[in-house]
Amino acid sequence: KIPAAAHPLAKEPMEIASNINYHARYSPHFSPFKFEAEQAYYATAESVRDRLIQQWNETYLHYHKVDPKQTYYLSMEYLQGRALTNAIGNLDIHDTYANALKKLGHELEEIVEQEKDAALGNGGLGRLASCFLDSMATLNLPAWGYGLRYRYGLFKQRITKEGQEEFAEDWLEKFSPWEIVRHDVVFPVRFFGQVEVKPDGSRIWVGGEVVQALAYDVPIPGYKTKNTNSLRLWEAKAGAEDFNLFQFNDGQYESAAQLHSKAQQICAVLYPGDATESGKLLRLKQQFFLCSASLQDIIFRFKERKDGKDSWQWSEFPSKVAVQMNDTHPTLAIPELMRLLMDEEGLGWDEAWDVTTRTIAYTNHTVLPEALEKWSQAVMWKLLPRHMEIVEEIDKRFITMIRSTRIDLESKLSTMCILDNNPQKPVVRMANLCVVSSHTVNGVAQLHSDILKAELFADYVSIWPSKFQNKTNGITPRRWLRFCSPELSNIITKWLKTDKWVNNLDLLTELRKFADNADLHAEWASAKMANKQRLAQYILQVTGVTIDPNSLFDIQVKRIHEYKRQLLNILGAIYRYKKLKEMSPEERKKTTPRTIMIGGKAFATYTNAKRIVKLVNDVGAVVNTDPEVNDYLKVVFVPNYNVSVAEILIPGSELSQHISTAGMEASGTSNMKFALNGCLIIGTLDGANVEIREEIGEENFFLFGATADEVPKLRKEREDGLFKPDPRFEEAKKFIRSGAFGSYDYNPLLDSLEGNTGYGRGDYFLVGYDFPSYMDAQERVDEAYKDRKRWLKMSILSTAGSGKFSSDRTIAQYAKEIWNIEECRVP
Ligand code: 26R
Repeated sequence: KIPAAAHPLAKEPMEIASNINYHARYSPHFSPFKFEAEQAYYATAESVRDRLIQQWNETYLHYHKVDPKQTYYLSMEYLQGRALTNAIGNLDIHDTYANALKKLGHELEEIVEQEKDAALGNGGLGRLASCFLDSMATLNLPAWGYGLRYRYGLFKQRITKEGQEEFAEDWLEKFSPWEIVRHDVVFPVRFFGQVEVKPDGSRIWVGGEVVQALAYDVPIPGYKTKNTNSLRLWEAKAGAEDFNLFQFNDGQYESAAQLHSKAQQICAVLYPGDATESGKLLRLKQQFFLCSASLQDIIFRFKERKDGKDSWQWSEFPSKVAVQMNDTHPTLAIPELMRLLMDEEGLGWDEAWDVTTRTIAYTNHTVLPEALEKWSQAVMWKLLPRHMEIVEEIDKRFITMIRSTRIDLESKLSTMCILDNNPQKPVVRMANLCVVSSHTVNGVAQLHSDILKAELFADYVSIWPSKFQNKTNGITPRRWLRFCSPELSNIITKWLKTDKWVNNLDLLTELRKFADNADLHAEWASAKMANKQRLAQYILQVTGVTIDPNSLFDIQVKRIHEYKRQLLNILGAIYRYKKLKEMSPEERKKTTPRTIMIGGKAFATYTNAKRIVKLVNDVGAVVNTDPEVNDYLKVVFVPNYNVSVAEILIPGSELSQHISTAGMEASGTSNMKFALNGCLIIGTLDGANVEIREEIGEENFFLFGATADEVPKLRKEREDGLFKPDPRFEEAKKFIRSGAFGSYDYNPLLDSLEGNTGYGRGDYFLVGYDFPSYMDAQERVDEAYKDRKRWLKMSILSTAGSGKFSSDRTIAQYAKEIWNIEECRVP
């Protein structure tokens, strides 16, 4: 009955329904006459996209006209998750689309489930990039993201008897309605080859292989604003001229298409394994591909906007362009910008260096030594000979500068310089290159930034004290509260008498006034319960385990890593289980029932992380089927943790664990999401926990564990055999070794917690040291949960104190203090 008609900007549900019909019929992706949930999703997404395209084009034209300074965020990772709910919410058209879909026989809430997650990232750093894009658009900032269009994103995790197994996640299986290929935006990217010297002495990079970078744009709508920015993802392509028709006709099919298959490898997967030399080379290729394509595009746009202006100079470039490197992964942007300016645009070294260093800034996201990138000089010379010349020159000039101005640093030079010429394995230290070449270097939480200045980058601080900044991370309140928990959002809006908190999160402090209000308590509790029930439903569906929504929902979800100490969590759970077993039925009834949920992916080759996944699953299998205790304790491994799963888990959480060894988690961002959703935190004084605790009040935070400055001393004591383990810790480990959770050999994992075995690293992460104070904190949690009023008050105060952790605040600080860019609102 509903006609198919193109109404791209329709307001009435009926017109929208007919626009959805139009897409189902005339932009078909399926056989005709079928309009089930899947077809409805694609047609709805395309209908929403029509509006985005309108705003997007207006935004581009407006920026072009005003020509403001613009930021370009370079990141190898984006964890975008699903886009439909976010787009509809940001465009403020939820109700009309829900109505339109009803007319077509569908529920919006079911349709959105059809979308696959775009998981083009690993964890915190990738999700941060996606939150930043949301805030940049919401704040009307001229700012684009650049990344790679991986054919396969982060693997899909399945749990079998063996533990974690990885499968390719085919997010593009059908197609993504959110990307638009720009057939006119193509840049050549060269690899290998050699440097030639021209008669005038200038140098030029020639030969080797050239692949084309083709742009795919994803629209990034701001919340309740017209500004719609771009995430530009590059795909690698070979051209028709690279296809050897002669060889193909001669039956040599593989070699005929060799260049095509080489080009395809570049964007095939996120983070290809780098255990082999060819794996390392491929990762370096990916990084350079992102940097080269993005910088060529940035320079092209700079010139495009100068077009028609009578005269301009390269020295103006840094007043029009800010480039932010998301960790060291896009470091090659430095020598690539130098090369483009010198070899392609004809600038001299000094001028090119001045432009480059005033343009580029670097964010550090980790102090873990194994995550600090070091590329083999040999591989770099082979793949990027001209860039290595430039890096050598940067290093040479840096050393000269130190020797002529800071002779006191001579002894530090061997660790401060960029090239590590150790004859065993000469490498380029990417972080050093970033620090030397960036105008600003920042950490991602106050503690982390302090550690960078005191340790990793201490020697540079004495040369450039004002180069170093802190920008405490943040999260977007749209995805992480407004859209993932409409129940709680509506209550907040009702009590604050405005929904302005959604893009002015500091307004949440007003909730403090009602922290003891019985009516708010009742509403708060019922929203939490609804979210817990939805979560319980989900857990049943994906694991077959029934969990009790009246138990305390205790969640730890993040990448599995020894420093994040999921092992501490599960050892605590094991101890709890053992004590419950030893209790009488009457005693058990007095305990606080808990559901412990742990989720996260282990890197495919990280053996101990995979053992932890297996242990959590094995413990769950025993505990959850033990009729004596399973009314009081469940242990669930949540499979395939990703953005969409987080959107179900976080709103339904009551306690979350952020328990890394102090000094090791740069910031953490899920801690902010949980706190914003009224979830209490048990945690160490690490990363952003410190600031969260400050904001919400120490009485609302379950603190335990050593502090960052105690850690070195404690490690030393441990090494010297001075550590006396708590009997509870010994008991938990012994229980696993006894085979209580099956016959799998957990000894190597448990031995990593000992100070004196061949396997172990002497409990480097101090699980044993922190165990007693962790268990004490857990007892305080159990007590607090028994007092419903007290718990609800703490929960409300967590939300009320989370305003600081909006990525709008973070991005406003980057804009003002690093990028020097301003709002450019589309009228
Ligand atoms: C190059 C390779 C070895 C590599 C290492 C580490 C690739 C990717 C990573 C991911 C790291 C850098 C990461 O995700 N760091 C996280 O960044 C978050 C956002 O700032 C922080 O909240 C979190 O604490 C930090 O671990």
